[in-house]
Amino acid sequence: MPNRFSRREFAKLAGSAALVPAIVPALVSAETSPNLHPNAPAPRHFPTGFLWGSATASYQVEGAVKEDGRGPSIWDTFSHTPGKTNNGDTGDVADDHYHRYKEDVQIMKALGLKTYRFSIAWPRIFPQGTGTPNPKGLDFYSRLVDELLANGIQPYCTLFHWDLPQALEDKGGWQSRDTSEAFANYAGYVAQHLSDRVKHFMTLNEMRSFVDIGYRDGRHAPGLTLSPAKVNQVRHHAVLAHGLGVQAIRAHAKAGTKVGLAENAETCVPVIETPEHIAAAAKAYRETNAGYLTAIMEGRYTDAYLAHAGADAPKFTPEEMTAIGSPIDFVGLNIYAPHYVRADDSAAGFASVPMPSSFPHMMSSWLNTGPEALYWGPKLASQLWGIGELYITENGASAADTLTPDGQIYDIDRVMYLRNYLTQLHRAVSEGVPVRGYFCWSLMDNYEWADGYSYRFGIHYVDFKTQKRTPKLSAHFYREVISRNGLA
Ligand code: PNW
Repeated sequence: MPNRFSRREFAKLAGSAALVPAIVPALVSAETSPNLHPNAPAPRHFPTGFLWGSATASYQVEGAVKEDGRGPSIWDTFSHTPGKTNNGDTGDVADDHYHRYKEDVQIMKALGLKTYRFSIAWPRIFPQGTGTPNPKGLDFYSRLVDELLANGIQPYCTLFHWDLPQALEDKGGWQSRDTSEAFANYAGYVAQHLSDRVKHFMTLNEMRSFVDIGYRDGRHAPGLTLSPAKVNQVRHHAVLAHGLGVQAIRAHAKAGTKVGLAENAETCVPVIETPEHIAAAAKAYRETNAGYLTAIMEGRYTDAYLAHAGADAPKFTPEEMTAIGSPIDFVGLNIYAPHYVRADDSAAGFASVPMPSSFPHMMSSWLNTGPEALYWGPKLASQLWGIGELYITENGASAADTLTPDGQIYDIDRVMYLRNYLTQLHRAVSEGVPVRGYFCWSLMDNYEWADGYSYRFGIHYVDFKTQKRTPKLSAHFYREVISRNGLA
């Protein structure tokens, strides 16, 4: 790219020749590496073939909740219950992606996405959760997959992103072991029919979120505030569903299909990077995820987890723990906020560091911005369990996006967030941590669960009245990252 000004022209413009020699080299390098990471000491390229992606989830984008035989999910019930969501927002229409998926695939193509992570609505496939499948439900995803492949985008498919069929909730939902079995049946069915074209399946999305927020805190569907013993049993049924799901997918999918999950493991980050705090963060990573990712990676609950639960510990059999520990091909981590940890003299060896109230966060109050989460998350997971294939299945931020009179959205806070987080991801990858891809959450603004439509996570702005999609500055930034395969 030619420099816009010669030194002499710049000197004239600046009015002082003496200042120019010091300034110009910085200007030139900024111009040849526009904005991506102006102070980077060296090009920050990712390995060839790194999979740049973006993610969405069925209930958050599809709409068309009563179409083509879809049964109701717990999110239909919950969002239609007065007082449960911001402004009473529901996913009835959302991004109308069910009807606009072809347009949305073109948006992905314009970004240069290599891969797209979407989820399947279980109640479209089995409107009652079990029983007779609904062919029209599967047909939608089959058409979506064809459209992605025709545009050179690899589909990564999540089987459960929280929209549990209401019919199953009516029979106890995740409090019942039958739901784990029903999930496996559903997962096997989908894998059988899509694995000719979908090569990567994720069982459950963020067990920690849907169990803790939905069944303990009551802020997400189904809105329950169960006792600790019951929550522990729900948690056990979630990891069991994952394990039985892995087995069912292996039994029904074409050879070569890869299976994993997308978990928001608590991302423990050493408060400062000294050996003692790093060791504490590794211990904390294993223990704070003991009910979820650790159980899956190790096929057992840690002693500390069971001791802490005491009489409230989940009931389980050795066979179930074997199923939970079924070998998987990859681990997906959804990484947003850091959990800072320090070394401590206690038996556990670590302690959480409380967040100062001045700590910077994005629009969602829980979304503290700690870019090192994208370094320590994959690094600790791969060190603890020797994982050979990792993905960042979600990372992104909510922001107070506003349309300016020129019709643009200058979300410089989201750009800064992404640049800083990706710089830390690059640090991990360049040390050899086997992260193979990154999925930005989210492709477009969508239904942010109980927070409704006013919390925007998209890199495309959606006008929910007209359904018009507009790329934000962050989309332009991300497109540039993808085309350079890096940050400089
Ligand atoms: C994830 N928290 O949810 C989900 O996988 C997405 O569906 C969601 O839209 C995205 O992250 C942004 O929120 C989370 O309170 C919800 O810590 C809440 C939390 C974390 C993740």
